Amino acid sequence: MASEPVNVSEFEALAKKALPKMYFDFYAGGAEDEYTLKDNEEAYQRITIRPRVLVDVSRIDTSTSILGYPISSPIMVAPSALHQLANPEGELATARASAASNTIMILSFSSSYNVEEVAASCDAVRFFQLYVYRGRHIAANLVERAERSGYKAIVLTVDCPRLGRREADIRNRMIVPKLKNVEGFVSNDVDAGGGSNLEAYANSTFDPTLSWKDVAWLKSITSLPILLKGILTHEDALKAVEVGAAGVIVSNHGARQLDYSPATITVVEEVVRAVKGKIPVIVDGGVRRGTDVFKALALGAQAVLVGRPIIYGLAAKGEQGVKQVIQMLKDEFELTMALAGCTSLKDITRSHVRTDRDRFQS
Ligand code: FMN
Repeated sequence: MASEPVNVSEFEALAKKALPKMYFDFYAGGAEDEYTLKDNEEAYQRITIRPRVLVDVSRIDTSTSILGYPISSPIMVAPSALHQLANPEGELATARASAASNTIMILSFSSSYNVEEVAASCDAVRFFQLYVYRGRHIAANLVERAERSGYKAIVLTVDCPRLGRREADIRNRMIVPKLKNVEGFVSNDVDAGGGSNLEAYANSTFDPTLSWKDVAWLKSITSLPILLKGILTHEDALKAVEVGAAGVIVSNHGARQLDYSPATITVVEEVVRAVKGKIPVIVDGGVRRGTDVFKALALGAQAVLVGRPIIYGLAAKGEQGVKQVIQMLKDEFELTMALAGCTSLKDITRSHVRTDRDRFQS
C-alpha cells in the first residue's frame, strides 16, 4: 500500500497515479516553457523567515475574514475548471470539503456542476468566478443565477483574453469529454482541428474586447462585490481601485497564461503598496506550504488561494483528500506562526520575512 502523504506536494504523485495522463497533464501543466510555473514555487523558497522567540505561543488564532466573511485561516480554494475529470463528485465534493474546513471556495465558471447544484450541496459562503464570453449574455445569466443562489462575490478573471499556450494539452490532444453539466464549457461543440479542443473552444468563446470599462457593466448587472483576479502590476492595481473593485487577486493563473510573467509572491508588495489598504489583496500561485502562507501575509496579502493541491487531493481521495490538503496547509501555517512568535494574523509583519531584495540592500 502506498504510504500516506505527509505534505501537500505528496498528493501530486498520488493524483498522477490516479488520473489518465491527459487529465493529470491538464491540471499540472503551465504555459510554454513553464518558466513561471517553476518560479511561482521557487520564489517562495527564496524568502526566509525572521522568527521572534520567547513569545507565549500556547494559543494561536489563525482565523480571519474576507469581505467580512469569517474563515478559519487565510487559506481559500482557488477557482479551477472541470473537477469532474478528477472525481465523479467533482465540485460538489470540493464544496463540501471547503465548507467543512470553514473556508471559502471560489467556484469556477468552467465548473462541471452548475451554480445551483454546488449551492445546494452544502451551506457555506462561496464566491463565483466569471469569464466573459462574446455576446455577454452567458456571463450575465450566470452572474444573475450565482447571485440568486447565494454566492457572495463575483471574481472576474482578467488575465484570459485568450487561452495561454499549454503545450502539454496540445501534445496530448486534450479533449474535454461531455461532462454532465458543463455550461461554461460546451467544448465538444467546436472542431479541435486535431489539436486540443480546450484551446479551440476558449479562443472561439472568450471575449477579447473585455476592458476596464466593462467592470462598470458588470457592476450594473449585479449588486455583489467584484474582485479582479489576475492583477500583477501596481498600474493595474490602481486602476482596480479606481473602477471600484472590492479586492484584487494577484495571480498569473497558476502560470497557465503568460509565461515569463512574474512569480506572484514577488509582486505582492508592489500591489499592496498601490492599493494602500483600500481593498484586500489576495495572492495565488505556488502556495504549497504553511510557510508560504505566512510569507504571503508578511508581504501584505490578506489571504491566499490554493489551486492544484486541491485538485490533487480530490483526485487522490475525493472529498476527504481536499479536506486533508486544506488541513495540512492550515496545520503547517499554525506551526509556522508558533515558531515565528506570532499568535494572531496581526502579529505577522513585513519584518518577519527577508526577500532577495532585502538581502541585496542590507
Ligand atoms: N482560474 C480561473 O480564474 N478560472 C478557471 O476556470 C481556472 N481553471 C484552472 C484549472 C486548472 C487545472 C488550474 C491548475 C488552474 C486554473 N485556474 C483558473 C487558475 C487558479 O484559479 C489559480 O490561479 C492557480 O491554480 C493558482 O496556482 P496553483 O495551482 O499553483 O495554486
